[in-house]
This record gives sequence, structure tokens and C-alpha cells, in this order.
Amino acid sequence: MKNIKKKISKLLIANRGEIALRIIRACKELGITSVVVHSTADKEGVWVKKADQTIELQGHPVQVYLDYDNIVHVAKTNRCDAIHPGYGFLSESAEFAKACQKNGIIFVGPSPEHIALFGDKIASKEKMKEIGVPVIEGTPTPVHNIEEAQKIAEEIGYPVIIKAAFGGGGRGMRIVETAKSFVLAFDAARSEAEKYFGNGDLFVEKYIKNPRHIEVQIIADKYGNVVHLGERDCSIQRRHQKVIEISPSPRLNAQTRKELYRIAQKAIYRLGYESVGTLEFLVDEEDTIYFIEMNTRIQVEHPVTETITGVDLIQRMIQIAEGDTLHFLQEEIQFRGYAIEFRINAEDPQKEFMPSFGTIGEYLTPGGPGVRLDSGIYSGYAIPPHYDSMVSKLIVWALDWEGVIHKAKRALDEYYIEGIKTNLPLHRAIVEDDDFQKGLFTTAFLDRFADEFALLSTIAPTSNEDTTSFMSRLMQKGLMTIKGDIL
Ligand code: MV4
Repeated sequence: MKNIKKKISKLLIANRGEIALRIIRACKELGITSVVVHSTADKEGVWVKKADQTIELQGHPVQVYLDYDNIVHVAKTNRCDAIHPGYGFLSESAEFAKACQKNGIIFVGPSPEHIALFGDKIASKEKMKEIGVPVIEGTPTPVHNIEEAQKIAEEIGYPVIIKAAFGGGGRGMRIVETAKSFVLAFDAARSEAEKYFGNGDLFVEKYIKNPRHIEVQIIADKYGNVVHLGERDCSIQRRHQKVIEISPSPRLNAQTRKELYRIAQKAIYRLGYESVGTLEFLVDEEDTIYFIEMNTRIQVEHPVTETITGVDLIQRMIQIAEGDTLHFLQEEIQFRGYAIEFRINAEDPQKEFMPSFGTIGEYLTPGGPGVRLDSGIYSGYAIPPHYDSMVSKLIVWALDWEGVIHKAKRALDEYYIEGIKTNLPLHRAIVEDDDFQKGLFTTAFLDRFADEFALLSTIAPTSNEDTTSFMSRLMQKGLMTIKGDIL
């Protein structure tokens, strides 16, 4: 492998919000000057206030974060040696990583080749299979002919799932229960894939019912040293948006866990992958493990791993990019206690969880032992409407599962955000749920729970509402009838 060592003294952050602030903090601790590029809509961002240097990018508030030629140009003219892409935006653009390379700028992440490989869900699945990683039975190449695809689905046996080769976020994905709905589902998946990913390639797999979504965090240097940092249980998600992430997974038998780690570590070593990375697995009701995809970026939920291992993933990611050797061995990593991350979104459960943008009024944040808050907002801040609705991440830690539930309840209760609707009430309801507390949940948990919660929140009496008003609202919704004329 490349034996180049180059110190980074100035790093450009090609991102926004809480992750931009997280990267600034890592830079400060490493003695690196942080440079933030920001849109015209992000002038008042807390990360813009805290960066060492800021550059405003003129243009569409979203497009400026995606225009990689311009970002590389800005990095060069401002003498930055490196760019950290964060998550989302350009973080998984092989072209961006290549453009950095060409211009002598260190891309803080894996090689363009590895990014490209794992962007292709079919090619990466076949590559992993070759290495001995268990994958789900399905088509090894894109299927174009619909009759052919249907024949393969018959062979696999229903239910099957159709997925987009360059997909993500559940788009271009269709579960097919029976042969007669295959054609319609296939056409719909293809149009969606073409529309969102500019490529209509699809593949077909056996559908795994009620899986848990477990991912393994890996860190690897340029010299073949690979360490795993445990798993995260990301089963609590709604419509392919993760809502809560937990490390370690509360109900994973020791043998399955060991097997996940072995598979992940071996695969990363064999691939010659460098930087941080996450292997996503489905674990079915029989504890069978299936690799589904790999994320070649730092993830939103990285703090739960940092919390139980004490490893600063952003700092190590930067040092690996500088050509440093991983300075710890697998045996030196200790996993301590449980961590849970709650993604706090500006959204209204009464309006189908639609984004709820506005200006933050009073802002009272939780703290104390075992509490970490990665927040991109503050009192008086107007949340710009152009970006996604996640405003902060609350991470709690305790030595055992029971303790971390108590910690979560306390920290969620302390958190008060005025001026916008948030999903804090949903989080408070989840941590009170019996199945959640027992660690009994799969990817199906929240789709049901969130809908029931939304319905309940539309009918619950408001704090100062009288009984008559409450009952008449129930009747209007057809949720209650009464005999006679008592109102
Ligand atoms: C699956 C699956 C069941 N069987 N593949 C969803 C997003 C994409 N990364 C893969 N996904 C799934 N693939 C087979 N063969 C179920 C899901 C899935 C899911 C996966 C992870 C987390 C949440 C999920 C919610 C619904 C479906």
C-alpha cells in the first residue's frame, strides 16, 4: 500500500449542521485549522460561527454543497490540504474523491475505487460473496428482461424483493408477495430507479421477513490494519429513515455477534479498504446473517460507537488519511456499557411527520453524566427549509441496558425545544414501550408504533382542554359515540 505520510494543517469541511460542528471539534483537538464552506442560507449556522475560517458559496443553497469542482477549487485557492465530506452530500461520490486526488488534496475517506464498488449494490454483493461473505440468494447481474426476472423470482420463491442497483433509502425497492403482482412492481421499481438514481438497473432477492438491521463499524489504515468497533442495532427506523441506534444490540447472541465481527474484519482486510466503513447486515428470526450493503462514509450514528469504545472516529479518520498507522490493536478495544442515539427531527407527527421548520425559541438542553448532545441549533436560530429535518442527536450511555433506559428517559425529559414541532414526544413514548425495553424489536417495530403514536397524538387532550371539548373532538373523528343527549 501507499506509504505516503502527509500532515494536514488546514481542512475544508464540505458539509453543514451538526456533523460540520463535529468535524470542527475533531480539528481543534488535532491542531488543524478548520475551514467551512457554507450556503447563503447557512450564514447563521452554529458551525459557521465556530469554524476557524468560513467561505460563503453563492448559488442554490443545496447545489453549492454538491458542486464538487467548485469545492475543490475553493480548497486549493485557500491552501487547504484536505477535505472532509461528512455524511450525505458528496460523501459517497467517487468522482469527488477522484477530483480531490487529481488536485493534490487529501480526501478524508476511502479510495474512489472502493466508493464506486460499494455504490453498485450488485457488483459489491458479488464481490463480497467471492470473499466468502454470506449474501441473500438472488440475481448476480442486473435483470432487464421482465419475463426472465419473473422466472428467477419463481425459482427463488415468493416473497421476493426488487432492488435498484444504485439505490438507497428504500427508493426503487419493491416487496413482491405473489407472482401476479411481479410485473407491476418491477415496472414501478424501474421508473423510480431511473428517476432518482439515473440508472434503472434492478436485481431480485429472496425477501427476509422481520429482520433486525445490524451494522458493524470498521476502521482500517493504509497498511492493512483492520479493527472492528462493534455493532449498532438500527432496526428502529421509519420508512427507511433511522430514528434510534443502539450499541451493542440488546438481543444478539454472543455467537452471532462474533460471527458478524469475523466476517466484517476479514472482508475489509481482503478488500484492502482504508478509512472508516460500515457493513450492513440483516439478521433474520433464526439468527442467520446476510450482508446487504456497505457504507463508505462516516455515519450519522457513529457517536454510539465512540461512546462505548472511547475511540474518536473523526479524529482517527483524519489521521488515517494523513497516512498514520492505526495505533491500537483489536485486543486493546474495550466495549463498555450501552449507548443509545435519538435523532431529533424538526417534524410534526400530526402531519405525517412532515418537516416543521421555524425559529427556535427557548432551548433547554440535557446534560449531566452519560449524556452527549451533538446539536446544530440554538435559541434564536431559524432552521433553513432547504435541508433535511434532523436538528440534533442525543446520545446517552450507562453501564447496563436497564440503566441506559433510565438515562434516556431523564435526558429526553430534560430536552425542551420551543418554536418548532419535534419528534421528542415520539422518542419519549418509544422508551416507555415494553417491547423496546425488553429489546424485542425488528425493522417492523416503528412503522406500526409511529402510526399509532401519530393517531394518539391527534386525539390526546391538550393540557388545558375541558372534557366536553375533548369528547366532542373524539366524536368528530368517529372514535367515540355516546347514547342520548349529554353534551
Ligand atoms: C431487504 C429486506 C428484506 N429482504 N432485503 C431496506 C433498505 C436497504 N438498505 C435494504 N433494505 C431491506 N432489504 C431483503 N432481501 C428488508 C429491508 C428493509 C430494511 C433494512 C434495513 C433497515 C430497515 C429496513 C426496513 C424495511 C426493509
